[in-house]
Amino acid sequence: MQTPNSTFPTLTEHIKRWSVDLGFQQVGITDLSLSHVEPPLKEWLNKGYHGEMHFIERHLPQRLNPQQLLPTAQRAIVVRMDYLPEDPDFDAVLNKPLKANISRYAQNKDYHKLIRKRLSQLADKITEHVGHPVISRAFADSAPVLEKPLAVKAGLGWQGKHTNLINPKAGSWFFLGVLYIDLDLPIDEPMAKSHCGTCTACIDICPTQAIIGPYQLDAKRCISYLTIELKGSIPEEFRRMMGNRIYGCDDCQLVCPWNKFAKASSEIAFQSTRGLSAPDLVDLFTWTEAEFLQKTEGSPIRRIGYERWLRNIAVALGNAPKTPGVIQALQNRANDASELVREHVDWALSRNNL
Ligand code: B12
Repeated sequence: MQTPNSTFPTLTEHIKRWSVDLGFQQVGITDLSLSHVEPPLKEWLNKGYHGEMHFIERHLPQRLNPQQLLPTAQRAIVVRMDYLPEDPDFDAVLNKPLKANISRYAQNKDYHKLIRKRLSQLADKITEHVGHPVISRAFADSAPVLEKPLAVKAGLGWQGKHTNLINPKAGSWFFLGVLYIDLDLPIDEPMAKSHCGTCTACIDICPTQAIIGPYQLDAKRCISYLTIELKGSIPEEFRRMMGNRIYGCDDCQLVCPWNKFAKASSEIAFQSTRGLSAPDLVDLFTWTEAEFLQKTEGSPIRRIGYERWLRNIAVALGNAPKTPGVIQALQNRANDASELVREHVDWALSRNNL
């Protein structure tokens, strides 16, 4: 849908203001050409770094060609939403092997729906302003969209050596969202240059050496993949390295010097209210499936399901000191109905940690 170009400078200004009103910390606009991503993305897939995430391969044409998702799309409006709670308490679980380490992004409300809803509200405001229906589609990690490359093109930051987007004024503790839209809006300057310099902190700290080189992640080794995406048994070589990380991993971001510029989110949905910032592993392992479903309602954790949840906790308990409570908790699940859980419990019981 074409709208006279003269109206766009003001419309763009409105879009930026409305985005802030809707709780986004930054917004940028870009065109939809992604041909520069095709060679590295294909190389990454050819090397098998995606592991079991076959959806990345399957939907490659849609990823690279946004018009396959929205035929009339002309631009992507890309937004950033910070998620660090006001009391991130980074020391609460570090080096406390009886506590569960859940990545910051997953401790509170699920961002997927929240961001998409706000983007739809933004689309409604745009429609209202231009006076005719605007065709758009909102995404937040919900469809084959190359969110990071689009965010770079829209000027939101650069892809750091850990491959997450880093903003020079806000670090990397944020989600991305994308609105494809059929308006020929003016575009923003990209932030093509990396400012990681000679720093290798994220590469050095990664517990499983998943960042196999600057800007390259072997997802198969990443604890986020192992605890969230991988469905079956966690390869034994990684179990020890996982420590007490039971859902995702934040190490590459925790160590990133740019995160000293990160600001706390004022978004109520992302404040710590669920008691998941430093829970006891043993307590979590006693949850019944009904408790798991109830306590993770509206949280991203729910998507891994009860079986993988127990699998992950069993690994962490295997890495914990063998207190009577830990041994008892593991023994109570030695005959669990799930073979996957039993196998990880056996492994955990076979470890002799003091
Ligand atoms: C698949 C996926 C994963 C996978 C793979 C991660 C990855 N690096 O892509 C796994 C499960 C491991 C994962 C983990 C995490 N994820 Co994730 N994930 C995605 C998803 C769905 C797709 C990303 C994708 O397309 N990957 C494909 C690979 C090929 O991309 P890439 O690694 O960036 O590869 C590029 C670079 O390596 C580059 N490149 C290669 N060589 C070189 C050389 C040079 C010199 C340069 C400059 C570049 C370069 O080219 C490649 C192609 O673009 C997006 C949502 C979306 N739809 O985009 C969220 C997303 C990327 N994830 C997100 C988050 C928050 C995380 C975690 C932090 C969660 C956690 N705490 O556990 C971790 C971070 C781990 C890490 N270090 O990446 C956020 C990132 C926000 C941000 N600030 O960037 C996203 C955008 C979701 C969202 N909507 O907010 N994730």
